[in-house]
Amino acid sequence: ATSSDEKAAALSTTPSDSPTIFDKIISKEIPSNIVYEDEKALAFRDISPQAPTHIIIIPKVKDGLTRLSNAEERHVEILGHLLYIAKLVAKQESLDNGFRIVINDGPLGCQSVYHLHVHLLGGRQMNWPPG
Ligand code: D5M
Repeated sequence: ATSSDEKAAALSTTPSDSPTIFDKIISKEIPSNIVYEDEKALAFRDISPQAPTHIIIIPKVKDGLTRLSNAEERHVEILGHLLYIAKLVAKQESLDNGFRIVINDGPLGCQSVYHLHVHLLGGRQMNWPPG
């Protein structure tokens, strides 16, 4: 998929608290390439990688955390956990010279799946500003 496809997907998605494709990945109803799992979080390879390493890290229990802008005080622990898992997976993927963490929020942030997730991207030179 091209970045314009990603943008089209994001802009055609209505922000909501409905179940998403990530629930089916968590329940293993649909296959995914899981690279890390513990009791609270799951990390799997993005189906449309934007870098040689592109991994999605999600909380197993959404608990209203559709997007970062909906975060509440009770989510502080899981938010920290997701970032720590990103660091562990970066190490596991040998991203020793650096990597990029992204959380897309809402239509303007190009979010297409309303189950909060952290993108871990690496294996190539990243650019700034991002697109
Ligand atoms: O990112 C949502 C990301 O989720 C996007 O990069 C594609 C990825 N995605 C969507 N469906 C799947 C499946 N089935 N497996 C793996 N990855 C998937 P956003 O930040 O919402 O744009």
